[in-house]
Amino acid sequence: MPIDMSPYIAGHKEILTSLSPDRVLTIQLNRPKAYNALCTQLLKEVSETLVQATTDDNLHCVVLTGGLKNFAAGADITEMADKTPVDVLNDSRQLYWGIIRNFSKPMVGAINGFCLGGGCELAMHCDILIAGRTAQFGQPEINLGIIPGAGGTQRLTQMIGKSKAMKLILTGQFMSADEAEKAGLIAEVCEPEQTIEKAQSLAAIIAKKPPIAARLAKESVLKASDGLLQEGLAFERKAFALLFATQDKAEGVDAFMNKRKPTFKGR
Ligand code: CO8
Repeated sequence: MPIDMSPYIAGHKEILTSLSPDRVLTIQLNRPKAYNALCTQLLKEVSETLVQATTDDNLHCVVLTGGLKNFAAGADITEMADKTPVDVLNDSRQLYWGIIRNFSKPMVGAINGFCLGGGCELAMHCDILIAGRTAQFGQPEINLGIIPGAGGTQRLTQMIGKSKAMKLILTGQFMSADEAEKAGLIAEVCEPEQTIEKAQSLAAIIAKKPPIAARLAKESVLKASDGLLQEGLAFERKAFALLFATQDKAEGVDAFMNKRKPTFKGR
């Protein structure tokens, strides 16, 4: 059980952290009213925590969770609504995603509720995913006139295959935890209230293993799919930025914010 509930880094507000005696750091996204939507400050706090965790010898494994209700319903749409393609290309969020992508210690995700858009992309940066039975996964960016921009088109395709990835990305529909387990997106399904505990127990097992071997095992497994990934990520990023110039993006975001159905015109 976690003992230290004080922030791992002083001043962090958008995440909660706890460090257990078995060398597991739990990071909990903490914007419940916005379904843990990933605002820039939240991403900054997660990445700062991971930077510190990298050199902390008391810490061998991380659990990343959104708590018992929702993992994260995506990037914060209100924050990104007015961004231009140039804003997207210059966005500091890319730096934070890079830190998350390069985190070298094993990271277990504990997922409940909505795990959508940037939330699903964040989950896919974890090395092992445990999900509550009622969790829902999806990349619904298409409903906003855009596409995933933090690796979703690449990692989801690698993890569940082209046809299922296309289905989620092109329709914006969600996938249940059971389907996600069958498809290979997650390792295990459990009762929602057990998710964090299960992830922490798994992390504690990993934390007892030799840490250098664990780090190199993670790096080696990621190499299995790294070859084409970099090219795909770079393409996705440019396509994502380009879509911020379309009227369909403006329509999709306005429709979301005003809780109405969008009408897309291909402009
Ligand atoms: N960003 C900001 N606020 C959000 C988000 C989000 N991604 N998701 C939910 N919220 C807020 C809602 O605005 C609402 O706030 P309020 O109570 O103030 O009205 C509150 O959370 C609860 O949401 P709902 O009332 O909609 O709750 P429901 O239970 O009816 O629906 C859903 C929950 C299905 C999760 C629904 O909120 C939804 O569809 N959310 C958006 C999901 C989505 O599209 N995610 C992808 C986002 S895009 C992305 O991640 C990458 C691109 C970033 C650029 C975006 C700008 C162009």
